[in-house]
Amino acid sequence: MDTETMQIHHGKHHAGYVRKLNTALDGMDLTGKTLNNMLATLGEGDTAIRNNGGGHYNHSLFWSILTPQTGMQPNDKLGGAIAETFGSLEDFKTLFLNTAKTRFGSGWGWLSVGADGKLFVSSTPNQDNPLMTNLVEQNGTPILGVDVWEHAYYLRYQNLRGDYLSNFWNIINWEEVGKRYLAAVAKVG
Ligand code: MN3
Repeated sequence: MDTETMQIHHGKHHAGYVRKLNTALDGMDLTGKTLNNMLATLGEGDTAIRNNGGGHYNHSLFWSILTPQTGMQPNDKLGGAIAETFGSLEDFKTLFLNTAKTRFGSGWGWLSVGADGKLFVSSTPNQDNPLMTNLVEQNGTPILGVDVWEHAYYLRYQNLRGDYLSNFWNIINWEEVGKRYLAAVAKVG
């Protein structure tokens, strides 16, 4: 991944979601509300928060699970759960990257923890994510996500989403994903 793409992605695109989210929230009563529970209860018509709240959440997660250190591996707990659910880390990689690669148009690929505490792979369009109970087929807590909007890779990879995804795989911060996994599993009890 290259510096220019990341600077534009973070400084322009992500900042734009935050600015528009603030506009959408202006004047609302936010007592006791978090971004997570707002996203969980969104309906079809809540476009501004869906796009910009989703955009903010998704990009915050995305930056947190990237690392300059290459070749990290999942810890034992997460690695074990991945092997149990998907067969092996290699099988998971194939499914996850292929799910992200074949997302039609703009969107995200996800690894999430469902209400049953089990891992699942999905993809969502635009800035939707698996927290959005009323708007997604499979609902859960995302622990790993990859942005497959063209703005995430176009400068360096042009239309080569697959090359971008292979590069992405090498710079996943598995320590952070592992922490998110444990927190998500603890939450569903
Ligand atoms: Mn993006």
